[in-house]
Amino acid sequence: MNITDENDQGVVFRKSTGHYTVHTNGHEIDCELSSRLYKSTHSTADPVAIGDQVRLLDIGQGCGIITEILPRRSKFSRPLPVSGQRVFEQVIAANADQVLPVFAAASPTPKWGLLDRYLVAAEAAGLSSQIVITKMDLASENDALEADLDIYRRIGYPTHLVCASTGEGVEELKQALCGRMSVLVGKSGVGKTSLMNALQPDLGLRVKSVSSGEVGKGRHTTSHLQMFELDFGGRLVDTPGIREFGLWNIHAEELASLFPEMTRYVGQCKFGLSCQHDREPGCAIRKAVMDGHVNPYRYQNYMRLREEL
Ligand SMILES: Nc1nc2c(ncn2[C@@H]2O[C@H](COP(=O)(O)OP(=O)(O)OP(=O)(O)O)[C@@H](O)[C@H]2O)c(=O)[nH]1
Ligand SMILES: [Mg+2]
Ligand SMILES: [Zn+2]
Repeated sequence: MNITDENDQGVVFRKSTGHYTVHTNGHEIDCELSSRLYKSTHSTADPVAIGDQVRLLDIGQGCGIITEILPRRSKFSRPLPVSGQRVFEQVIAANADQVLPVFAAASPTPKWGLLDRYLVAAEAAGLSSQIVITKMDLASENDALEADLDIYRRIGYPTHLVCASTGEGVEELKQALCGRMSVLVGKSGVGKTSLMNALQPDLGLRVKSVSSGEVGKGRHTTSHLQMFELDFGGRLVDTPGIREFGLWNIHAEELASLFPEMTRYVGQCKFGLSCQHDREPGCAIRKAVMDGHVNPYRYQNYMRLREEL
């Protein structure tokens, strides 16, 4: 064994079962976990996440061993359902700055309940969100799109309208990504990988063929979480389409404060912080819905999510 430097540090860009691609000192190393780290794996599906800053032993020939995970600035997680077992935490990305929920203008038709899940998870992780609408060449198939997006614009979430086929909106999106680490999330087939290729053509990532007719059916083209270095500055994580996006470690009592437009009413109800904002008299959030300050669909989604927690 030719151990060069015990104190090498790097960043995890890619992983597949048991193997982690770490970028360190300008090159890539294929790493495994030290046995100590491996044994510490009880509460998480995988102790190492994309974006993790790690310490490693370079054992030569492009191989290494991850010995330590350095403290995370942020983590974006979801519960990983494992049948018949307890639920594990899956850290989708560590040290990210922002989440980009991606929806297609049409094909598949957007389901905003899923958007609210992503937004709540990002708020809980302390990350900002930028909503991305792809396939704008199909926007004429969705009459409700602009009105729906206005709900989110009014709350303060930035929205980006893009098209991978025409290049519409791509330059503007680059500015929102520049210098930050961002995570693309969205159902299979919405066009996440196509968008990455439009942002940086030399990535040449594989996307579903238009003729396959499987868009939105849950067949995944991207099978790995992977992070890319953007040549205009910044890092971007592509994720496989996630069919179910549950909320990890969020308490029912804090849910309303993760809806930015509801935050100011939290604590203002007659029953104070114990109000569930359901049927209690003197509920400030229900009054805000009545008065038009909180959108009724967002409130409905709040109630749905609350029942899960
Ligand atoms: N009309 C149109 N089709 C697009 C656009 N962007 C992507 N598509 C098509 O949408 C399909 C899915 O694209 P992908 O980029 O593979 O979608 P994805 O979100 O990465 O899917 P997964 O990897 O399975 O999660 C492909 O057939 C693309 O050609 C677009 O801007 N306009
Ligand atoms: Mg993909
Ligand atoms: Zn209330």
